[in-house]
Amino acid sequence: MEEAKPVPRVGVVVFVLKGKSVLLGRRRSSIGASTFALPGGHLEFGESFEECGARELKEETGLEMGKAEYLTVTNNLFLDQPKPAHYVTIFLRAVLEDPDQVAQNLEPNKCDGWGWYEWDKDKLPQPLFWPLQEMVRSGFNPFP
Ligand code: 8DG
Ligand code: MG
Ligand code: MG
Repeated sequence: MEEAKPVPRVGVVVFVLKGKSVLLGRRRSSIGASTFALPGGHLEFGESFEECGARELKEETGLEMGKAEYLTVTNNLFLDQPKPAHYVTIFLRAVLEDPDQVAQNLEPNKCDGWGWYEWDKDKLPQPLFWPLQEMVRSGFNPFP
């Protein structure tokens, strides 16, 4: 049988803000393997962006998302991959429900671990996942 024609998918990712820092994890997934990226994943049928962000954050880190806001959207092509992909990625920012809650690595097959990194182009870990690197390069700031 012929492979289904690929279609764009919707990603929802969250800048979780704490003090001057954001939460990043080193990816193990095929797209962007070993680069630092935000928590997030695929929008499921019937979900709001906030519901998706909160669910992915909880699944990946155990953290409870507090107040969240929409930030921006980007169109990201990953066409040079073994399995080409196209994501429309929604970026939210959020604080934690409990700022003292500790992030756990609940999907160790997809991530090496989570850490807090100061949002400063010279202090962020390298390499960043390229959509995030592009945002840093353009001067994007997720803080209010
Ligand atoms: P799921 O099965 O849990 O729904 O998916 P996932 O395994 O958690 O998906 P993901 O790859 O983490 O996120 C979906 C897509 O969102 C990802 O393949 C590309 C896009 N995306 C960006 N920027 C970022 C980012 O900073 N972090 C994450 N996690 N995904 C991002 O464009
Ligand atoms: Mg996920
Ligand atoms: Mg994910």
